[in-house]
Amino acid sequence: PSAPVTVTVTGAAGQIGYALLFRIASGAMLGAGVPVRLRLLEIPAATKAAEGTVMELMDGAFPLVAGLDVFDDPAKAFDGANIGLLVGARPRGPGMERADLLSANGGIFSVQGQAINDGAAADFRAVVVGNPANTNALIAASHAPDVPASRFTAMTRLDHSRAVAQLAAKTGAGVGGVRRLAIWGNHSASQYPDITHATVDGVPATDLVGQAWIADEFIPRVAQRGAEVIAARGASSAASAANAAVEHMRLWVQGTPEGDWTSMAVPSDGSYGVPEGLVSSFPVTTAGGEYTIVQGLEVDGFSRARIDASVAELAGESDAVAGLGLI
Ligand code: NAX
Repeated sequence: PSAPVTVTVTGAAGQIGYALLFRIASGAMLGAGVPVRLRLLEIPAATKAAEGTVMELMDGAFPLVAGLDVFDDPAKAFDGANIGLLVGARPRGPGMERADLLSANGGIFSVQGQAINDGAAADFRAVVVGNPANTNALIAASHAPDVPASRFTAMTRLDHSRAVAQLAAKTGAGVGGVRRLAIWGNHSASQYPDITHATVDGVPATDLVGQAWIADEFIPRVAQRGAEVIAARGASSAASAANAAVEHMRLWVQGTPEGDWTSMAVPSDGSYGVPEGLVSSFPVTTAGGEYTIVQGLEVDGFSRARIDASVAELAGESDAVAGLGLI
């Protein structure tokens, strides 16, 4: 059997954490042959609840679980970590301004970035789930100067999976028949779910659905899906978000299938006119534990405007956190 992989999950006592930890323990993320040491990071007020989750993880008697520990100190939680799932974040409270939200999260992700820099394993990689996810990843990376910035990514796989499911439902295909869909930009309402390169059972998606459906139904539905779930469930997406985090990391570590992509928010290298350094979602392929932004895609006028609008929002967030001294 391979050596255990150390996985640190922040916000472990939250609703996404609760759904996520059991999937990782079962081997869904790293594969059936890979033991995991789970390290749960919480704020002091929630470590007791995290201990309760640890009791349940024990009671699952998962053969792949090689360690279970709860921490309230990021330095300890990230010591030796190979993988970080950064889920815990400060939600927007009543009367909280945007700058308050950015600075509250800046306080969390700067400290965690520093802890990662000081103690994580050489192959450390992270996905940020906690919102504003793209900008939180930017903050963490900027406080971890010894870790390549490319190892700090943010999650847009939930948006990607939502888009795949909507396109499959519309065309009557199975989700497995949908390929080459892409999410661009920010994990926010400005995101651009792009089907211009997608195929459904090998047929170009744009031959199967009209532009009006794309612009007036598909894009708003994917972008507002989180609100739709809240309205129905009375709580925000949790199991689907946990599933997406598992998929993000599984695909990064184990590779995308031949002929398909996933979407990840990664530090831009300037591809597609996205300013270098902004953590923006792109279509990526992965192999050998590395991701590559898909190159050479034609970007039509409609797509260009949508990508530019979302990237402008990211640039605004980046300017705001720079102004607060967080990057
Ligand atoms: P919960 O409020 O249920 O859980 C968050 C947990 O994080 C809490 O237990 C809290 O104590 C903990 N926490 C707060 N600060 C922490 C810190 N400094 N260190 C460690 N733990 C800390 O939220 P949940 O529903 O689990 O959502 C978590 C985050 O995911 C939120 O920021 C949410 O907005 C974000 N989401 C991101 C999505 C994405 O696609 N990128 C989709 C789902 C979700 O909305």
